Amino acid sequence: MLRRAALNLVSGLIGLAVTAIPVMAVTIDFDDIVVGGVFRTVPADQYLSEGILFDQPIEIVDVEMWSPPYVGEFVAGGGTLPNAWVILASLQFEATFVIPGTSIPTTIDSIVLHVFDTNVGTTFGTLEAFDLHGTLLATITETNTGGATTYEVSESGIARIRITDDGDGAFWDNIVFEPNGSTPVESKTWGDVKAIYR
Ligand SMILES: [Ca+2]
Ligand SMILES: [Ca+2]
Repeated sequence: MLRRAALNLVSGLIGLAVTAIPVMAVTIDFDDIVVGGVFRTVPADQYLSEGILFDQPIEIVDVEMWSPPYVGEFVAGGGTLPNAWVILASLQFEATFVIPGTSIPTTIDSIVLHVFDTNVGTTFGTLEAFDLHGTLLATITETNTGGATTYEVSESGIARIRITDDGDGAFWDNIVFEPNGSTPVESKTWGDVKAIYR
């Protein structure tokens, strides 16, 4: 009886521990990079400590160096200076969400990305979101009518995103995502806990 009570207590404490983890939104603004010119390539794991791992190195652009006339429009569209992530024509990138500083997969429950594209009348590119099993959760392809937009997906269990450029390149900036506060791959199940106390 006491053992059962102890197990129930442990169970309760674990539930408390999971819900007590603060969920903090993460913002990747690319402005921490010293570009030192127009472009600079940074490694795929540049933002691993923030919980995002790209599938290949990414290109960071100094927006003002690239084209001063577009700076005002870029900022008005939600971009921040000096930098953005540039996806050049027709390229495709993926990013997975991980426990910060590790390669352990985790999921997020929402993501927002600002996109800037000077080619009005084309699309901003396509954003797809997948769960841990590779199931497609959402697809966004928006036509560019004003030079900038916000792509937003709110779905429980986003493990990976894919961005595909439409053929003329675009700037992506201020990626904001919210970790779900637990680690579905690593978290202990009730069975694990019983095994520990058996
Ligand atoms: Ca920025
Ligand atoms: Ca475009």
